[in-house]
Amino acid sequence: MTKVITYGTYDLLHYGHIKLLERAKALGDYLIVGVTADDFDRTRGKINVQQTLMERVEAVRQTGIADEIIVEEYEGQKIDDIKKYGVDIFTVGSDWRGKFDYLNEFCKVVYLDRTQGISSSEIRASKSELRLGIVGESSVINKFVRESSYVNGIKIIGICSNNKNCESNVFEKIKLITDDYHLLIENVDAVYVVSHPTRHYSDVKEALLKGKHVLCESPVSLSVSETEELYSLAQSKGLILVDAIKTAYSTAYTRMILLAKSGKIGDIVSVDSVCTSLRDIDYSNSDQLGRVWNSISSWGPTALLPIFQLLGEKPDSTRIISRIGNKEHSYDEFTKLSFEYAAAVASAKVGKGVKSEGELIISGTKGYIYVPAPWWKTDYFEIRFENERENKRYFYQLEGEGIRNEIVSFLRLIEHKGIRTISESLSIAISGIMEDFHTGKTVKELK
Ligand code: C2G
Repeated sequence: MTKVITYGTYDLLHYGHIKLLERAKALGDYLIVGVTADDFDRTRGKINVQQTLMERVEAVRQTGIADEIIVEEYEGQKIDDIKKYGVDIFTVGSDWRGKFDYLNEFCKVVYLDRTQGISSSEIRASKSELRLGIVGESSVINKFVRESSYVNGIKIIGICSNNKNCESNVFEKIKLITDDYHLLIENVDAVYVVSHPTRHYSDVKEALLKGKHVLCESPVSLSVSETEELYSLAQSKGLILVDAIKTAYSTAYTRMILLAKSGKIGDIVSVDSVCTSLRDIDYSNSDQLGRVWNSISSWGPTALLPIFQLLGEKPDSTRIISRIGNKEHSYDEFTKLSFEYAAAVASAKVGKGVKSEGELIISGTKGYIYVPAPWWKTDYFEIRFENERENKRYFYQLEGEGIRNEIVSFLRLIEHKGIRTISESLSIAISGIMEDFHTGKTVKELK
């Protein structure tokens, strides 16, 4: 019996795939098809896959061509599979010609002509594109516009910004540049809100009232009641409101959280995160202070993320200590948040007027997780134990600090697929901390 194996994502199965499978089967008597797992596709840069692994496996099964279906999960698995299944022929489409010649050492390699004129990415792109508008002045807009170009099914068609330092090459392809938010909203299906945090509530509410989905740079608002109101408004109108913290969408970070939750380091007793980035702020310049985000809004959501995700969104006690640069604008140069839970403690230090080591340490009863600075956009972390020989290092390709994955997640939620990465309750809890800070629950001002 001649065994043939082939691999693929098989997203939105089409006749090009089917013809490949038929010809692969014709090369032998028994065909094994390896369908690529979501995570493996993401790490190899395929972030737009529309269907889940199980949907794609089922679609291949229903063709009735494969004799066996396996899942491809990691780099190098093909060699393991060829040995494990006693494969005689590896085959794949000619778009991969040359890429798998190394497998000649293990079996015969055959490249089959790719079927012209059809591809999953063309099918994805042909679906109605979501027209996205951006409102705000943050420098993250430049990254966001660049990252959106990697995502099928979305097009940024307008920006409402007073930002003078938006990079021209980023904006040249965007048709509508305006300072009229109402005009922007009328021309889009969804809005990315990255205006000053004091404007988030009104900007998000206006977009929702006009029937637009919203991706809002965290915090969604500066109070629990306003954020709760926005999520219930979105729900009542069948719209999607998503809290955007790009770190939450990065592969390395999400795998780190899963490992921490898996008990790998035992009971988690302490989570300590630091996020700082020195910015040149003139604390007497009221105009500048009205435009720049203070430390707790800039970094608080990110620094709080692992604490709330690992220990819970309702600590028994919260203590906030800040060094205030300008009281009138509630501008904190530095804030330390300390939390007590029944069986754990946590701290988050954030600052745009203070520099520190931006690391994340998750301490457990069997070991600890160390994420080096800048942990919020890392592609690498370690799990360390008393016996150093047991230490493990993890590396995940990080593309665009998580922003492109964030956009894909937003799109999938709008298409009623996928699950929320940042839950509404987590988003509301973050707004609660903002409220504690702004209503003066800061226990102590350092100066
Ligand atoms: N294919 C084809 N004609 C098309 C589209 C795809 O012959 N019009 C072939 C591809 O060459 C591949 C298979 O169908 O052999 C699955 O294609 P994809 O789902 O796009 O997955 P891809 O990542 O290209 O698969 O590690 C090997 C890769 O996973 C190959």
